[in-house]
Amino acid sequence: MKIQWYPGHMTKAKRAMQEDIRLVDLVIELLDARAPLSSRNPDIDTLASGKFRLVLLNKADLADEDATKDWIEFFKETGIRALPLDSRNTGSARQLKGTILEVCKEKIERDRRRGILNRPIRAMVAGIPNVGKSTFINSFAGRTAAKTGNKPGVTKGNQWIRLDKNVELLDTPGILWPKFDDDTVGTHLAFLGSVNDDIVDKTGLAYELLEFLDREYPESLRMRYGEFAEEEDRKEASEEKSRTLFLMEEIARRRNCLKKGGEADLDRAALLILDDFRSGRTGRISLEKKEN
Ligand SMILES: Nc1nc2c(ncn2[C@@H]2O[C@H](COP(=O)(O)OP(=O)(O)OP(=O)(O)O)[C@@H](O)[C@H]2O)c(=O)[nH]1
Ligand SMILES: [Mg+2]
Repeated sequence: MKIQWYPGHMTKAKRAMQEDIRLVDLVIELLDARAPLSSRNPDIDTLASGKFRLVLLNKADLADEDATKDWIEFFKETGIRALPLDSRNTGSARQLKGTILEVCKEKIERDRRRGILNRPIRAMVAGIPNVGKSTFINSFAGRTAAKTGNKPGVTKGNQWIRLDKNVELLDTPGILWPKFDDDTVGTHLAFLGSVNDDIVDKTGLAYELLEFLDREYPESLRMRYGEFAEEEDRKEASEEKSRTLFLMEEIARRRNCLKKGGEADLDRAALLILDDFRSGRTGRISLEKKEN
């Protein structure tokens, strides 16, 4: 599936980030723990060069724990400090303050040598749409300072949020980039809900997700939707239908997504499958695993 989403507001947002980057010491890049490679925006990497860096694998509560551990190792090998996070958990977000000060230790010491005291660390929080930037900032601040929402494109412009005398955070709008290297990047971003759903064929998207889940997480599918017929039994009943289509129709029937004549409503089932995955109801799933 070919997916690309780079509306004009992202070009504008990127420009505003390029403007504000001179004001910050540190770039906190949020990646989606379920797909750390696809959710890594190469433009943010370029933007952040020369700054202190911290990578947060957010929504770690929705990802496969073992896969996340491997990804943390992966970033360590590249010399970037990375930590898993569930941004909705206020306690874990707040614990990061120590990490932020530690990552910027050199700057704090440099300031001190120059007699500059109490200058706050300024951090830009950047990442793809819907990855949880504003949620992270709110948890960290302990108050609703930034608007959040369960869809991409909620934050419209840069906004400074002062935490205390030590740290100030800059919330930024989620941005993607003009051209994805390969089709799986776009597909993974769409699975995660980081692409505007209105521009994708959601039924085709759910079909691809189901195909992936059936291959990599069959147990999670069974836990969520019940047992499915063995491949051999099914083949006898309907030779020509693909297994994924069979699964999709079954899920539609079991969840009462039916058209008037009783036929499976695949479009409605698709929404349900995507929503179950995005909200973690299908279980903890990682779309990308580190190659060993
Ligand atoms: N399960 C889970 N959900 C999260 C986490 N962080 C954020 N969310 C949810 O993800 C959705 C998007 O959160 P936002 O904070 O608005 O995301 P954003 O990155 O600011 O999005 P834009 O402003 O659109 O770029 C919301 O429904 C949050 O509740 C997390 O760590 N775990
Ligand atoms: Mg936001």
